[in-house]
Order: sequence, then C-alpha cells, then structure tokens
Amino acid sequence: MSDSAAIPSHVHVAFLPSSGMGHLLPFLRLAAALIRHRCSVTLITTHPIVSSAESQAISTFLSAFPQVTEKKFTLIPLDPTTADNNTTDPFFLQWETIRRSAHLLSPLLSSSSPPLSFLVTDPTLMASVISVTKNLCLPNYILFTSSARMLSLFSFFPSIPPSIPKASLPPPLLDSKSSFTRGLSENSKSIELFDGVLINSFEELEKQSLDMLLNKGLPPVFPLGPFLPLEFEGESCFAPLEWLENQRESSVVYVSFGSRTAMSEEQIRELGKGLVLSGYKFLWVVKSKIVDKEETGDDLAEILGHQVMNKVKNNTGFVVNQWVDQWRILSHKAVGGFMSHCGWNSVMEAAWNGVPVLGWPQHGDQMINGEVIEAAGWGLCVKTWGWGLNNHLVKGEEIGDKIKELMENQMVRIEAARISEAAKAGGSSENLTKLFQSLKK
Ligand code: UDP
Ligand code: G50
Repeated sequence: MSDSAAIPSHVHVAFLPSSGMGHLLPFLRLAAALIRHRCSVTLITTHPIVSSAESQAISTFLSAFPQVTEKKFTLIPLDPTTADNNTTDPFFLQWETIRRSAHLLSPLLSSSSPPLSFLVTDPTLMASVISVTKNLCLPNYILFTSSARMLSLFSFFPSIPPSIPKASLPPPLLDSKSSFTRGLSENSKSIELFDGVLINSFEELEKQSLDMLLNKGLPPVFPLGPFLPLEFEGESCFAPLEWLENQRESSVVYVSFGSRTAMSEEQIRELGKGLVLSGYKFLWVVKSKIVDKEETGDDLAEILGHQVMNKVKNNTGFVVNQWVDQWRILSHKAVGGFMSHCGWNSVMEAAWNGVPVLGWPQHGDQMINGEVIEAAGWGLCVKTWGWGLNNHLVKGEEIGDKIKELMENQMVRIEAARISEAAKAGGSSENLTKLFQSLKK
C-alpha cells in the first residue's frame, strides 16, 4: 500500500486478529499502513498466545510502534466437555476460545480513548463480535485473511458458487457438524451486518471474484493488497542470504508450507527424495510440529536421510527448521520457484515478488487459493496429491517431476513477472481512500 491516501487525522482504529500467523501478520501490516496515514491504533491481543512466532511478532510490532495501545484480552479457558472432540489443532481451538469470550470485549472497546472510529475484526470471529459492536453502535469492518475467491465461497455459503468444484472445498466443510462448518456458516450469515470487508488482494488478480461480490449486494469490499511486510518483521529471523548470494539467478526452489502445517515424517522423507531427484538446488523450511514451541530439530538429519544431508553438506541444498524471513527469500533473485501450501499470505508475497508457484494445498482454503494462481497462469497447483493427508503418501519421483515441470516452464515465469508488475501498479491506495470516504458518511 502506498502512502498517498488522504485521511482525516482523528481516526482511531482497533484491530482484533484471531490466532495463527496467517491471521496476525495481515492485521499488523494493515495496522502499520493506517499508522502511516496518521490513524491512532489499538491492538487487541488475546491471551494465552498459542505460538512463539505470534508472541514475537506482537512484541516487535509494539516496540516498533510505541504509539500503539495494546489492550490485553484474557480468554476464558475452553471447557473441554463442550469443545469439538474432532478438533485437536491448537489454532482452531483458540478461534473457538476467542469466540466464547467475545462478550467480554464490550468494556475494553467502550473504554478506548479517544473513542474508537471502528473495529477491524478477524473473519473467524465475526458472528460473536458483531453483536458486541452493534450494542456499542461501533462500526465494524472485516479483514478477510484469504482470497476474494474464498470470500465468494464464504459469502454464498451454504450454497456453493458454480465456479468452485466440490473437491476444492476446505475438507472440514464436507462435514456439516464440524465446528469449522458451524463457525463458518454463522460467520457467513453475519456478513451483512458489517460495514465493509477489507481484503489483501488486488483487482488485476481477482477481478472476476471481486465483481461477483460487488453484484451480490454485500457490504462494500475494499481490495487493499498486496500488503507489504514491515521492516522489523525480518529483524530477528533467519534468511540464508550468504548462501543465496552464491546461487545463479532463478536457480533455487524455495519450499515452505507456512507457519502451522506439519507433514508426517514419511512425507517429509519423500519430499526430500523429490527435491534431490529434481536436480535443482533447494532452500527448504522443514516443519514437523504444528506449534513452533514443540519443534526440537534434534533428529532432523535422521528424518531427512543421507541423500538430503549430502546435498546440504555439498552446499546444493539448504535446510532449516526455524522461522525464516520469507519475504527476503522470495525477493532474492536466486529464487526461481516456490513450492507452497498456498496459504494466502504466501500467495500474495509470491505475486508481489514475481515468483512462480508450485501449489500443494494442505488444508482449508488453500486449494481455492491455488486455483487463483492457476487461473492467472503464474504457477501450477497439484490437485491429485490429496491435501497432504497422512493416508495419502506422495512419492518422491512424482514430486521431483513436478518441480522440474515448474522450473522449466517459461510461460509461468513470464506470467509471474506480469503479475508482479500488476501487483505493484495496483489500486490499493485509491481503495484505502474510498474506505476513509465511506467512514465520513
Ligand atoms: N512466514 C515467515 N516465515 C516462516 C513461515 C511463515 O515469514 O518461516 C510468514 C509468511 O511469509 C506468511 C505467513 O508467515 O506471511 C504465513 O501465512 P500463510 O497465509 O502463507 O500460511 P499459514 O501459515 O497461515 O498457513
Ligand atoms: C484459516 C484456515 C482455514 C481456512 C481459512 C483460514 C479461511 C478463512 C475464511 O483463514 O478460509 C474463514 C472465515 C470464517 C471462518 C472460517 C474460515 O469461520 O486454517 O479455511
């Protein structure tokens, strides 16, 4: 987002992100953009916090912007007897915990000084937060943390737009009783009570979905992306820049499945085989635990096997199992391809930097996001690899072939460069101005 939007000086915005870095980071990036436009900002942080990455990001954000007010929101512990027994993912459980505590937000919001102009709410918390803000007559905007294509599914639900194949739906949506489905359907129903939807996307990339949303009579949608990372995000995290500096242009495959997706050890081993078979140099972020605090790294060599370790030893591969500075990696000229789970933040970061993507969706909205990449032609999305579920092992040979297919494809490279130009030329600052104009009404 650029700095050119004309904005009144008295605006005070509160942000309520949900758990997971994929939710927190876009909130912090948008908050920083509003601070640059002279808004006052309150950040509501929910406690306890699930991952170290989230705690770290919040504390570096608060020290970089001392003018931000932090409001700590202590959650009521989730009663295990009433929780969804099928869900063990700590991030999903935290969404539910925040929802069930939402009624306690009222005093926190009404005591803000100067009074709040509006709240920006995470999509996973919509239905439980909207009744609170309605009671306070406080305007409430959603920051949708996924693609406009996913927003179109979300807003049509329980109908499915004809453009979205059933096989691409987030798998838990196929079970009408799952807590994910219940949550999503309540949140989706509440959308019309909101004042608008902010989204990290841009018109050139998702015109069709954005037009469809416009014609649906929803609250106005403001595409404000791509969101750019904040300088301090990379401060304390790792990027093997020296190694990258020594590689030829566009010769390295960067492999990462985001902040909360762990693969089985068996699948990690096959992926390693695939990387070796591809013949390309690789920079691979290995994650074997969902929550970072549980990652030990001790037995990495054992999981990866000697072929991958040989590559590491002779400098033709680089493996890490810690938080990396993904933006700096994607913006490095040595990186020529990105094997990704298609988390929406990663997709937007690849778009900005013009890096072709090999999508291997693992959960939730990722297949739908991968289809956005395919439709725009700047990558491939493999739909036959079965959501990375444990009962479907993808063999190294297949993985190696797909990596070669991506890295040798000139068309995706040309399209990636085109998407990057469109991302940089996009109309996010005009849309930000429109948002502020809509406030004055
Ligand atoms: N990320 C990072 N370093 C890591 C892992 C993730 O900087 O080691 C960032 C990544 O750049 C993106 C976010 O964390 O901004 C992950 O969000 P995404 O939507 O891609 O996936 P999720 O982690 O939510 O599945
Ligand atoms: C995270 C995730 C899975 C997933 C999504 C995530 C979305 C966002 C849309 O953000 O698709 C959404 C809104 C409200 C809701 C659920 C999902 O209750 O891990 O699908």
